[in-house]
Amino acid sequence: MNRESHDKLKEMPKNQNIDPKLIRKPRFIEFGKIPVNQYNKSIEDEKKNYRREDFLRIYRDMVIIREFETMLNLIKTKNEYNGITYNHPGPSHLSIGQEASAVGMAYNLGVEDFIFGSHRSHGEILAKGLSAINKLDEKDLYSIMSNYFDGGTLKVVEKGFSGDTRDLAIHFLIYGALAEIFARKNGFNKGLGGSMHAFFTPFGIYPNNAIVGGSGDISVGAALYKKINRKPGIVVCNIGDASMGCGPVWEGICFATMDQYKTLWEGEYRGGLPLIFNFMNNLYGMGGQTMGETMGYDILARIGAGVNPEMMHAERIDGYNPLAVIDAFSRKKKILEEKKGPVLLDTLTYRISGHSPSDASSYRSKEEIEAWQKEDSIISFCESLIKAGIAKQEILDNIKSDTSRLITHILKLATDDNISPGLDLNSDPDAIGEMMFSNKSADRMEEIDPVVLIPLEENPRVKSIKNKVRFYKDSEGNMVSKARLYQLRDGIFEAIIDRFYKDPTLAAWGEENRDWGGAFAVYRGLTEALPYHRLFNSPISEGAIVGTAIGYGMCGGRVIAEIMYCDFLGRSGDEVFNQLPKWQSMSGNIISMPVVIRVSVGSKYGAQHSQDWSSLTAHIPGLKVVFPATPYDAKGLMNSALQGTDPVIYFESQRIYDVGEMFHETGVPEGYYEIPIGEPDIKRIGGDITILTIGATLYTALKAADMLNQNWGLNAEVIDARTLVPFNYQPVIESVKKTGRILLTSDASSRGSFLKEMAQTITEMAFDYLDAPPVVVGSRNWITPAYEMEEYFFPQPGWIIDAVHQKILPLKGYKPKYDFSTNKAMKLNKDGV
Ligand SMILES: Cc1ncc(C[n+]2csc(CCOP(=O)(O)OP(=O)(O)O)c2C)c(N)n1
Ligand SMILES: [Mg+2]
Repeated sequence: MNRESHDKLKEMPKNQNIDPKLIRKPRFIEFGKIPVNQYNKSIEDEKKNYRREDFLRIYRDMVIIREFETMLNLIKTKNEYNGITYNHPGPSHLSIGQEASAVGMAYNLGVEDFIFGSHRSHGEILAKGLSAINKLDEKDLYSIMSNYFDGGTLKVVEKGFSGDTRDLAIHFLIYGALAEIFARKNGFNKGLGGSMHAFFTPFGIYPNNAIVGGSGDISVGAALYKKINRKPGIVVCNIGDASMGCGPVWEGICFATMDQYKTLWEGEYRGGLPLIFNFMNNLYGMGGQTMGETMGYDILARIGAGVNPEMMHAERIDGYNPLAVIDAFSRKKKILEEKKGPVLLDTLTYRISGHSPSDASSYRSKEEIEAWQKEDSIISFCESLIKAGIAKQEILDNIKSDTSRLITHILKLATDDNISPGLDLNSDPDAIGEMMFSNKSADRMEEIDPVVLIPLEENPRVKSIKNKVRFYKDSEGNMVSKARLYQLRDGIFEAIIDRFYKDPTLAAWGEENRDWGGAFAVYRGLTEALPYHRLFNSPISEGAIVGTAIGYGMCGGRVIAEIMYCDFLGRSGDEVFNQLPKWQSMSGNIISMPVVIRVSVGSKYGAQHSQDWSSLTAHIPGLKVVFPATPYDAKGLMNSALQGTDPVIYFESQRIYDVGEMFHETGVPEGYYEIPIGEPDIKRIGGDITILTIGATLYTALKAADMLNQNWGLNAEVIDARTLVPFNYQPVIESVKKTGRILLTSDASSRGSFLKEMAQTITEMAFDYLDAPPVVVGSRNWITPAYEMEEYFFPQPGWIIDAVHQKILPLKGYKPKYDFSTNKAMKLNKDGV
């Protein structure tokens, strides 16, 4: 980026004035034509583009996929293929009929081009793998295979093998995929991915996804990774026609087609995303017909028309003809190279097999299936090769019989328990647990200089923070005014800007992240520091905000995505619950996920803007969850989150963005430091009762502790959990051993909250030391009412005293207001509130 663009970017606000005179003028929107099945070349025409061996390879690749899927179908339905018997209890969504579209898609893709898929992607995996094997240098190919899981997968197919490296690689590919489907340790993902999630990144095969449309936004993140980090290659998102009804797909499309790539991103970063949304349109969901029943697009490619003025370069192509698909991908790849993407392809195909082998095809007629079988792409391609004099029937038959032998051989290997054992959870019952997190520490994800607009010291926010007081009282012991106080939001900012100057891959996005400075002013100062490609406003697409971060992270970039209000987590439910936590372990722990999701917990804005949902995320295996309550902890924990390589949900409470540091007496350090994720912190020492807090209730608990002390001479030990997952119970148990009593409090509604989980764990761990049961004081099990009524909803200091009095330790002369009695609890539970 040159100096001029730096200067322009520094001008605030952005210079895209919207002229009412122009925009209010009458006009019409005109759409251009969207091509439908326009490819009309014969094999004769194509002879100049393909050598004989190319034609034969296309044929062979389709046959390999067909045989692989046929074998699986027989294994599923008859437990037998060519004399080998096996029972595969897991899923197997076959793509018999769709081979030409898979092979055509992959034919011209290089190893640096990434594909993402769906539940029905065996064919795409094999096609992309075969294409990569054809393109890779033999030495590289061998080195990929021998390095993968220390050569574990390779060893199986190499034993007794005679042939060249490419042949060996084909065995490796088919075995790695099949062993994965059968949950074997030598599978591409140690058997932790399985049929619907298998992938192999060294060949550019990225995750397939059992959640329909799941790749719709993740693949956009991968394309962003390529663009932001100037990596070669394109991304292909292979999803089904019915996934066009899914939120992540629409949100992904919106995210991928934002104007700003072409208007605001600067220099070499300017231009459209290198991404093809390739809809493998087999005309059905499971049983619902997308044309004529469950969707209204008639022809899927039509969707492109409304998305952007380029109509997404949409096109329907004949996915029954591999050459038509190759032709389209070559043309579309050029569009992406010219930075005019993304592209939408509607690849027409047909699934002859059932949705799954148990599918009785009750939703379609026999005649329809037979009509498509008559047009079978493999048979017609075979006939046209013969007709064009490219090969004789015998040669093509040999390809088929060779393939059948190959698949039989691989099936034998993959089903032999001695050759292909599963993960041994008997001898190592924690083996999967050890793969839930990558637990690495990395200053940066790439060793190049980060692109920034100004030196850090010149940043106006950095300069203003320099003058702030980093402890809540000054040296004379006077309270520091809000204007001079170093606040919690400053702690988050310092950690983040520091990392932006350290890690060139770090990018941040979310709603109003740029010019606005983040909805709660955490990012004020970042806009001046960073070009658009490192900090940008996203569409209001919470699903895609997280989904794109997942794609970006799994490709190797570090990212901070923001959910403006905790309540909006619901909108990114699939991404937060099903995608972000799972890909590290489903990969067999070969990918990392350096993704931090900032989530702001609201207040004052009522039922849909004020909920603390940290418990929901803590319930999901595979996420780290932190909730700092002080500036010192906020900075130290953000530093750790950004140093790590695991997904971290970082909660922030809007109640305390402006608090100063009250505990770390030397104030918040200016330099870098980390607070380990998982360590609770004793904020006040005491010997009579332990109060464990999550988030902003730290301050509520301190007030209650003061009351206990002033009125009854009791000393409460206040422990701030700081982290929900992971969590070291040791200091809490030590405290309980001392006090014999514990109360837990947070702003989450109490039923099913993480506090309940902690109370139960503490009971088990410290039963012998407890004089009373651990008591949970959470928010009521209601909607969050308006600000004016919040004191009846969120835990108050008085409630803590009430609960201590009624459940733990009667307090002399005290009259509780809030009823914590068993009778009341019984009634509330009965009423479901
Ligand atoms: C979110 C979600 N909803 C429903 C399902 C169950 N399901 C699996 S495949 C499928 C149909 C998907 O159709 P399409 O996207 O066209 O892909 P195809 O199966 O035709 O390849 C459905 C409903 C799912 N896996 N995920
Ligand atoms: Mg479909």
